[in-house]
Parts: sequence; C-alpha cells; structure tokens
Amino acid sequence: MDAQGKTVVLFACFGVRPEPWLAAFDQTAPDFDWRVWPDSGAKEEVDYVVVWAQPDGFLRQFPNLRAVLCIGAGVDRILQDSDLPDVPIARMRDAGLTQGMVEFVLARVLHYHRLMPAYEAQQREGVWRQLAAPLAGERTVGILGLGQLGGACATRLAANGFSVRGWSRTPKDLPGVAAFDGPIEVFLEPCEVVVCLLPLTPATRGVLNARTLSHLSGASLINVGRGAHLVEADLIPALDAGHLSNATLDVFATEPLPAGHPFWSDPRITVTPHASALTPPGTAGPTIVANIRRHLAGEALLDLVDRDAGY
Ligand code: NDP
Ligand code: OXD
Repeated sequence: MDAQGKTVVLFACFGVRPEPWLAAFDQTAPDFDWRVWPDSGAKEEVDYVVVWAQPDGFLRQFPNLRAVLCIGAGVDRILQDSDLPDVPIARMRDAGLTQGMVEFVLARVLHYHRLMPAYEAQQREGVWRQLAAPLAGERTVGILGLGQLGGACATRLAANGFSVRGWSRTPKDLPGVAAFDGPIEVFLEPCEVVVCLLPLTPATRGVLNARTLSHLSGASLINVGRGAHLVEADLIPALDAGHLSNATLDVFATEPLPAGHPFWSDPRITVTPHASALTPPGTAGPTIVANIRRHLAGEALLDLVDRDAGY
C-alpha cells in the first residue's frame, strides 16, 4: 500500500509492451497505484504483481506481496522459480485469449484437413491435380488437454463436424467430444490431426516423443502448448518415418527459435512465434482488476493455480 493508502500493483511482464495494459488498467482501476517494473518504488509497498516471464527469484523481493496474477494461461515459468513466495497465484482465463486460440487451431486444422500442404507442393511444381478430401466427420482430431483452451477448441471443432477426441487427466463431458483419460498411446492411435494444449508440468514434459509419435500414421501435429511438450530432436525423424506428415509449431524449447534451426527451413514444418493466442489487454486487463478487487474484499482469487498439480 502506498503512503496515500492506495493498493499498489506492479506490472512486471518481461518482453511485453506495458502501454496497452496500463491503458486498460487506468480505465478500470484509476484508484490503484500502478507501477511498471523497474520503477517499482519502495518494494515493501507492492501488494500485487502482474507477471510474465520473470527471472528466477524476482518475486521474493517484495516482502508484503499478497498475490501474483499471470497475464498468461500457462504458469510453468512462475512455478519454475526456485524461490517462489508462498502467496496465491492466479492464471489467466479470458474470453479474448480463448477466442484467439480457437481461431488459430481451427485455421490450422482446416488447413491440414483440406490438404493445403499438398496443394502448395503441387503449385511449386506447377501441377494441376484435384485431390479427394474427406468430409470433416471422417477426420479424427485429437486434443491433448481439455481445459479452458483445449475444451473450447474441441467443442468448436466438433461443432464444425470433425470427429473429436480429447485427452485430460480427469474425465470430461463436452458436447460432441469423445473424452479419454487413459494411456496417451491408445489415445493417439486414430488421430489424423493432434493439437497439444496441455500445461507444462513434470508429467507432460516430453509427452510428444519418438515412442508416442510412433503411434500416429501420417498425422499433422499442432503444438500450441509449450515447446518442452515435444522432444524436438524426435520431430524430423517422425516426419521422415511417416508417423507425421506436417507440423505447426508455435512454441519451442528455446524462444525465439534460434537462427539456423532445422525447423525454420523444413517445408513440412510451419513456425509461428508463440503467437497463436496473445492475451488481449482490452479484455484481460479488466479480468485482472476484477480478481484483485475480489481478493481485496476478502474472497479467494479466481483461477487459482494448484501448485501440486503444476497448473
Ligand atoms: P487448463 O489448465 O485450463 O487445462 C489444462 C488441461 O490439460 C486440463 O484438461 C488438464 O486435465 C489437462 N492435463 C494436465 N495435465 C495432464 C496430464 N498429465 N495428462 C493429461 N491431461 C492433463 O489450461 P488452458 O487450457 O488454459 O491452457 C493450456 C496451455 O496452453 C497453457 O498451460 C499454456 O502452456 C498453453 N498456452 C499457449 C499459448 C500460446 O500462445 N501458444 C497461449 C495460451 C496458453 P484436467 O482437466 O483433468 O485438469
Ligand atoms: C500463455 C501464453 O500461457 O501466451 O498464455 O503462452
């Protein structure tokens, strides 16, 4: 709290432009004292930190911190902090973020479903040949992770007529989605397109690897979860072996993807710069403010992270 008794909220989102966020915060909470790292003022005055991609040990420096609010859905980076204070952490759950992810996943699934990679290859060779594409109902799409984002993508793909199956830790009941919580190998077997929307936890790290990918046959992979879900060294061998035909990768073990990395130039791989769903400040700013107001009123934060589960 500052000297005037105002709640102090520090915006410490590394690699994120603060201006659009401050515009959204100013509109919804002019009564808070907003500060932007590194201009935090007195560290003991900071009540809440709005965070993204913070360095290790960063949060420990605020002795009166009451809670941490993440501008992203994935909190793996926060939880990897080896000196994390024992305060509640809220992840982002936002309609704008969800819509962005649904649009990206739908676009890529339709791209593969309607054989666009084959037509693009034909065009490069000047070939005019019609290819028979099945209708959506004959195409099986598997979604790894049926949470806020995976669940929304799964129901949208089902509404578009695809045969959708989804994999989660606990059983789910989503309209038009065959839910599955057994071994991933069995889940993957019939999938022609696989979308990864898992959180990165010790249980999901490296879940897409030579062994699991070998259960696919000519499938397309869309990884929009985290780079470390995929054992990157196993991807090109899986493409060469025909387990995969194509991949869209939005997330990578090292970001930005290093210059000269083989993924940049492989025509079977589409690289996007961790941009499948950017959290929109216009919708997410008010979501964060409403959550802080709840906490100030003595209620538990919404969208609390379960530290034991890791998401
Ligand atoms: P949620 O926490 O809402 O959902 C996670 C889902 O994964 C749940 O269905 C959960 O199961 C399931 N899950 C977790 N662990 C396992 C496991 N070991 N085995 C099987 N299923 C598991 O997350 P969101 O949907 O909001 O986001 C998912 C991820 O997407 C984020 O963590 C982030 O990494 C990534 N993301 C990427 C973005 C990008 O720009 N590329 C943007 C936003 C998010 P259960 O339901 O049983 O708990
Ligand atoms: C997120 C992300 O987790 O953008 O929200 O990666």
